[in-house]
Amino acid sequence: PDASSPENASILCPDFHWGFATAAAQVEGAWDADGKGESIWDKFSRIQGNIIDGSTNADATRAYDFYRGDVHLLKRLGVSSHRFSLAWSRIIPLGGKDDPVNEAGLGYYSNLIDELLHNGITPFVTLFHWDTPQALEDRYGGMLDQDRYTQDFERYARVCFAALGDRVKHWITYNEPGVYTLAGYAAGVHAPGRSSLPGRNDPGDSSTEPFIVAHTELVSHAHTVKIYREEFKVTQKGVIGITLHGNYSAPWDKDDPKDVVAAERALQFEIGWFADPVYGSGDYPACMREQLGDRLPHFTPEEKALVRGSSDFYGMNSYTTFFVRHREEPADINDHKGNITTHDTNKAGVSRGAESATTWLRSNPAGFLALLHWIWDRYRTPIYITENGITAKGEDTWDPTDAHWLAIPLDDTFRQDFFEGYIGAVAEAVRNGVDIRSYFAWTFTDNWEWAAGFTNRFGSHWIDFNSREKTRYSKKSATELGRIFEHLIGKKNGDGAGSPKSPV
Ligand code: GBH
Repeated sequence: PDASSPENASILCPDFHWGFATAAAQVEGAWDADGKGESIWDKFSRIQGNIIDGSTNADATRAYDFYRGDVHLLKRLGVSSHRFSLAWSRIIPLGGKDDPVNEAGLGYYSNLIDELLHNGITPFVTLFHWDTPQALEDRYGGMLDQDRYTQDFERYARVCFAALGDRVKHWITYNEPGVYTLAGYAAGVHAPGRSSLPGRNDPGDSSTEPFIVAHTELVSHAHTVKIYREEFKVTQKGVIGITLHGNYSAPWDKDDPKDVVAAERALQFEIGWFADPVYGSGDYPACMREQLGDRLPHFTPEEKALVRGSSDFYGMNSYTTFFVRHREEPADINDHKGNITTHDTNKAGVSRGAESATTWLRSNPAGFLALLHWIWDRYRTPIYITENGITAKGEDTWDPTDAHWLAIPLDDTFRQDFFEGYIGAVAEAVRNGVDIRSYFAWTFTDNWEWAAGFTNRFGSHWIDFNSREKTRYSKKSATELGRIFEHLIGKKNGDGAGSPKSPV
């Protein structure tokens, strides 16, 4: 049932967190303002051919300049919380453990956090959403050097906890470590653009590098969590974890046991790769080891002990569902998914969902519900949904200067239906006993969608990218989200004794 159906009234706790998620490199702009250093995305986006529309993220939505207005908008929408990421190279321009801290950069985030708190909005802060300082890439190849990188990341995290942890009680170390490594080191379509596939900027070895980088992410994540727990948690009393991306995989032929196993294997390759070490067995899934052999690094006993249990919650980003078929040939050197193929329709010809404006992304609420159960059954850890959202066909051609649209919000019915369906799945999972504590929609405003530049509008606010001020116009889904969560959480007035929103 849709989120707004009567049976979902008051299904969520009063302290459920809801709002929007953003990422520094996609919204801030001001790429070199006030002492900020270059990130790998700043550099990557300037190389001809990397970004579909030839844009860079130098300005993005100018959230760096307009954060006060954005927080004001968020407050008007009634969100309880807001998720955003810190740009490492804004805080430590050269990134390294002995490099100077840029107080102006830290000051920006401190002001943003104060502004949110002043307006009653709880900040959820991601330390890393893909924008590695370029200097670390130049010095030692970034995450390919596990030891040097980990020391630098630890120091960066320490600086953030010390300066912001008095006010931030929800920390996320990494956003989608799997996407960072596969897109950046296998396909080469994201920074730093390394790939053995023909035609990419920087050769690299995509048979091993993606797995090395993933290992670095896991180990440096775990070290960071240890630091938080040992040095900061006692006084700051927050929680810390990691956010993983995962699509749902359903068998192409549900009556073929090979396809059923293949769909499960796809989930393990995509999600279990990171989640098993952190929330499960403490090691990579057996099906990955079987196919990849020593291409997959081995955890030392110390690393295993450190990584296992290194997350207070399961941070979940999910968007879509694929049908998966068994394939006989094992993984080749450019294959990071194992022996499967993915499909848009199943054997019976059923589509994996309504098409958005983004090729990989189709709306499939039932798959989202199934994935919530898969994660809960396998890992039994409270789930924070940290990203979920969609693009819609046609929004690129909208003309906000039309008087009609100035009077009423832009009517993004496709996105409203998406939220009804997916948040309805959240309500259903909660009813079934899954412990879900947040829902962050991706995303607040249209933004700079990485290699897709400005061509993919995921926002609940439409942005006029041609205007100097990157003017924001509301889409109706923004206010609809507020209405949905009011229904799900229930009004807090009434008996006068409603539980106050917890500060954490
Ligand atoms: C999230 O990734 C990101 O966290 C966020 O920054 C981003 O803006 C948002 O989703 C929307 O994309 O081009 O066919 O090879 C979602 C996971 C993984 C989905 C990479 C797209 C590339 C598919 N993404 N994938 S394709």
